[in-house]
Amino acid sequence: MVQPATLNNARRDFYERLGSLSMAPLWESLHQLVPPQPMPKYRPACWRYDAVRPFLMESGTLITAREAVRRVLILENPAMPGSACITPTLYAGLQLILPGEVAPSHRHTQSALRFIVEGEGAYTAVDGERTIMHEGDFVITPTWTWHDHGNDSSRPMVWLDGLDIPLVAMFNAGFAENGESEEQAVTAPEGTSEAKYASGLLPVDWKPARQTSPIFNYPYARTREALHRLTRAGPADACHGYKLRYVNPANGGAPIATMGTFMQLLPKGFASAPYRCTDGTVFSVVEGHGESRIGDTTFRWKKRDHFVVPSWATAVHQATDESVLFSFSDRPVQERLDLWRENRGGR
Ligand code: GTQ
Repeated sequence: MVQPATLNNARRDFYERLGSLSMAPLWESLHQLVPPQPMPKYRPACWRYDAVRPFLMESGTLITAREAVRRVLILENPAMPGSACITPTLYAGLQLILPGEVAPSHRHTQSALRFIVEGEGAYTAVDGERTIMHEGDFVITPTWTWHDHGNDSSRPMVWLDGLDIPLVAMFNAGFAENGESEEQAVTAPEGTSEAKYASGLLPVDWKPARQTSPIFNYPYARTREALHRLTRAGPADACHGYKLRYVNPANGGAPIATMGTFMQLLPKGFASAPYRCTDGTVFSVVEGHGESRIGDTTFRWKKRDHFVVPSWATAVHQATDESVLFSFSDRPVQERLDLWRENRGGR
């Protein structure tokens, strides 16, 4: 038998020569490549709106929405500097649009969601129809649809952008183009898609042409009412409180094929059972205040704060007041690939 020291040298020499062929020995990295359980290389993080808002408003003095195209401050995971990722598959940012401004029309293969954080009265136009947005509304701009944003109100408007940018980058499947005019032509009266697709009815001969939802604004007023009624109907789930997922009425799936979106109500004083799942999740606090323990990190949060829970990190949420949390993740992708797992109890 070769002596260990000699063997180590021989191996090192072998790896070096092997490297020149662009090859590597699997046995040196097998456990990292196929770990016994998820080992995320990113971490929990929290962005407090009190700290973030002054920077957003300052950005409004430094660049116009027109020049910026999208005036957004990216929420980047502190463990992934320079990546523009909040999780390895998701992008998040806070977009500011000031009164009178327009964010010009473009389209891209990346899908986007908007979750309205502050202000009301600005619009997003998607495929020829505008929707006026209010705090707590969830608005989608599906893959490859023209979209522009404008603010005809008298106050700044801020929303959370969630996009599948890193996922699309992984596939090298990104395309984008600018519109010919700054604002797309309006071809349908406001409320058309709501009337057609969001009333528990669908146009009789309509066949969905794509996976994304034909509804592009899921207004908070309705979501909030649904959550409120749930609290009257039965006990809270031990892990989630009262939690609903947004749905595409045409197929029962997520409104956007690549991103799942959720809204949950935690009753006053509620403390969740520990929970973990494989979809790293971004949260936006809509109402209330409380705290979350994520692994061994604890964040206190209140209305308009944002935080991220990594894959397989155990989370425990506590609500000081009745609280409402919006969240999004890549869960629909994992489910399609038979990868998604959860662990109630969190151990
Ligand atoms: O509104 O189209 O935050 O294209 C990042 C990329 C927003 C948008 C972002 C985008 C958009």
